[in-house]
Formats: sequence, C-alpha cells, structure tokens
Amino acid sequence: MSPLRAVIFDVDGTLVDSEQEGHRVAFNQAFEQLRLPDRWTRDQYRDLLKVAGGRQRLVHHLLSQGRDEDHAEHLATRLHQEKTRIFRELVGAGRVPLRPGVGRLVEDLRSAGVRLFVATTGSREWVAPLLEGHFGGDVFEHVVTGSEVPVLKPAPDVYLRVLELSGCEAPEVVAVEDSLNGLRAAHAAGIACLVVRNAESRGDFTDAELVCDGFGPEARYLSGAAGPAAVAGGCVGVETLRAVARLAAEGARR
Ligand code: XBP
Ligand code: MG
Repeated sequence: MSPLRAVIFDVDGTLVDSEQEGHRVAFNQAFEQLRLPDRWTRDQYRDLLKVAGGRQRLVHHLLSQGRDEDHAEHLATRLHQEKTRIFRELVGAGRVPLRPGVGRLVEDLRSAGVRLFVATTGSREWVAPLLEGHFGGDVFEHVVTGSEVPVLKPAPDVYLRVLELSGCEAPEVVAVEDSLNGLRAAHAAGIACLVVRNAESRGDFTDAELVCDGFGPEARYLSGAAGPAAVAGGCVGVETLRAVARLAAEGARR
C-alpha cells in the first residue's frame, strides 16, 4: 500500500502562476496609489522573491531605499494593505491562472483518495477567494496561510501547522513547491518535497527528492533520488507523488 496519505500544495508559483503578472502588478499599482515613484521590474521582482511574504518584501525594499526602520515598517503596512486589495481584484477578475496541468493532478489525487492541503506564505485575504474560484470549497481539507503563522517560509511553521491539523506524520506526506524557501520549509518540517520549477525558480534544489520543470506533458525530470521514472510519460501524476512518498518512507525507516 502506498505510504502517500496526503499532499500539501504551495500556492504562488505552484498551484498558480501568480508572481510576475499578479503580485508584481499589484505591488506597482499600490506604489502608484500611494504616490510613490517605486516600480518593480521583472528582474527586480524575481530577485525580491528571495524574501518570502509580500509585507516583508516591501520592508526589505524600503530599507534598501534608505528609509529608516520605523518609516519602512509603517509604509510597508499601508502599501501591503493596498496591494492585497488590488490583488484580490485581480483574483476576482480571473487574472491569476492555474499552472498548466496542476488542476488535473489535484483531481487525480483526490480521485485516488489522497488528502489535500495548502501551505502558503500568501495572505488569507486573497488565498481564500483564489482557491474557492479555482477549486470550489471542498478540495483542500485545511488551508494554512501566512496570516496564521508567526514565522514565514523558509521556517517550517506553516507545514508543521498542516501536520498538526491533519493528524498526518511527515513521512506520509509530500509537499509540492516551486521555490527554495518552500523546499527549505518543507524539509525543515521533515516533509519530502517535489519541486516543480517555473521561470522564477532560482537556487540550488539538489536536496529535493524530485525536481521537474512542469506538471503537464512537457514535464522533464531535472534531479532527485526519485529518479526519471517518477516523471515517465512527461506528466506529474499520482504515481510521481507516490514515488516521492516511498523515498520518504524509506528515509523514515533508516
Ligand atoms: C509566495 C510569497 C507570497 C507572495 C505575495 O508565497 O512569498 O508572499 O509572493 O503574497 P508561497 P502576499 O509561494 O508560499 O505561496 O503579499 O500575500 O505575502
Ligand atoms: Mg511558491
């Protein structure tokens, strides 16, 4: 019997292609609304993604612009409230699409009886309507967002909270991520991780149990002990996640 009991999905960059045409657009519109000259280019934003959490990303940017800490914290709060409002509108307008192939994977996992959860750094104000819009209300048993945990990825808090809520043990679970912060958070919680890289993914993913470059027919094996057979046929499927789970189970037995 497969040891795969549950899969925990990251949101930004994993379930949805949300960063460059979504969050970055919302951040730039928030700068404009507050009459600030800052605008993030694609390259700047890709580099800023190493800072998890939109509000923390703003603090990092504002400090780098020479603002003092109190001013940066106060301004980041105002900017992030405005950005979140704008991003919710983008979600409502259908401007934050699923990544190709991930909707099929979610359905296949659900049909196979695998329990589904979400662990994201994103804010609940937009995560809830985004998941409702794409999946309805009964696909993910629990959704833990950056609004509910004291410390964001790469800290394990959001994943540990899902383990607590689900009653699952780490070796029975596989995380699906797109970023180094996400991989580190999953591993810090003792959870094996499939990384599905996207155009914004940067860093060394060598430690991941499996790395590929898409969910759909174009998916290519890139690295990981699960091996190329785990992505045979060019799709990330239930058997892909089961191959990662077997690795985790073997690791737990050592
Ligand atoms: C990615 C993030 C988020 C988004 C912005 O989260 O770091 O902060 O970039 O969303 P994940 P907020 O990949 O873990 O879903 O502005 O709401 O933080
Ligand atoms: Mg992500």
